[in-house]
Amino acid sequence: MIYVTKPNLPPLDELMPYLEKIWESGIVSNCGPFHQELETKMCDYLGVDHISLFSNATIALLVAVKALNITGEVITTPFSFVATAHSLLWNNVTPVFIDIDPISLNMDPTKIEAAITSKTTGILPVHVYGRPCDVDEIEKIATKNKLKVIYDAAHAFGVNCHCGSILNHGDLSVVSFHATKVFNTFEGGAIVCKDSKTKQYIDKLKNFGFASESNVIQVGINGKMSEFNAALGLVQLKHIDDVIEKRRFIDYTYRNSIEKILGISCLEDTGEYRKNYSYFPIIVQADYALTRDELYEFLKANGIYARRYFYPLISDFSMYQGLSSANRLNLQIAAEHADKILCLPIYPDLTEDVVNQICKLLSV
Ligand code: T4K
Repeated sequence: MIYVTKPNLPPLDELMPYLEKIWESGIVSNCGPFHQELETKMCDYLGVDHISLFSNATIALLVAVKALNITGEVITTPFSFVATAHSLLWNNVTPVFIDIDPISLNMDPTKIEAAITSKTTGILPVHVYGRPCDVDEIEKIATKNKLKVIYDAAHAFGVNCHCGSILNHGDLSVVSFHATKVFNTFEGGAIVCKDSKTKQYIDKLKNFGFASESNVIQVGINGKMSEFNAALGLVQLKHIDDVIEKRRFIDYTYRNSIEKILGISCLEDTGEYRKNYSYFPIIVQADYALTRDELYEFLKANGIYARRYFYPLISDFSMYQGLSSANRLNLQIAAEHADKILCLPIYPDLTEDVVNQICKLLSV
């Protein structure tokens, strides 16, 4: 069986010295030395000023919303993983879904202003598949309307746009280091922020809200990354450029074959940016021999487990359907894409041979 992804594992011999240090010191959690070292090295690698590591990106999103004191309503995209909207509901904030742009598949900035009400306090866009949102336009609208912006950058590790790391945009960005991501610590995530005061506040929030040994100042949570996960991250970071290069080659191989297949297309580029090749989505058009779901089943029957990210839309889940913004008429481009996108397997160990076999299956 070939899955949509396979976690990239760090070489065990490189990991062992880190584990020995953990065993010797007995420091296994609570922002120990590896946690601190990974924060520093990751800032250097990504080109950002401050990072706070988390046990996963979902908790990081919850804390990001809390840290900015966001209330009322937040404008977001339905074309994402459910953690995006859940982070709002967990904070008693109502998600307001708007449609996506047909090229980038990210929130369509031209739809934001019409969704603003007196209760709106923020915008939560997603750099879906690591494809940059229109950050300049979103910033203009946010500034004009005095709204906070949190980017769900779960897919965007290492993505650079016209002015450096995409993670430098918005008030905060949240990255995921889950096993299925380009850079993984098995489970993990981070909040990127721009100043040390915000970083210190976020660090307190992820540690139950403790301000000192004897005082708690906020309803915090336990979101700390363990020393084991940080050690994994330190080893993974040494190999990340090689991992991205292997993904680039797989992306290139797919594109070369797929452009010759009638009825299937790859996503168009949205301009010049450094990619991380985190997913390989294809669009199954109406003139293809099979529907998207028939193709999904056909690949599965042949041992290829592709995924329909992001189907259903978040707004189509039963618990979200009651929101007035969840109406599909409001979200036609998102709905159309949720019904015709399929993400093909992509991970560093995937061989060129298997990619060619998958393309052959697509050519039926
Ligand atoms: N925001 C966005 C936009 C996100 O996409 C996500 C997560 C988040 C926020 C929250 O981030 P975290 O809290 O997770 O850090 C997966 C991931 O669990 C999830 O992290 C990810 N997005 C989402 C898009 O995909 P599933 O349900 O597709 O995962 P699963 O377990 O089916 O894994 C996919 C394939 O990967 C499997 O078929 C086999 C392979 N796999 C997976 C795991 C976990 C392995 O080979 N080994 C493994 O250990 O959600």
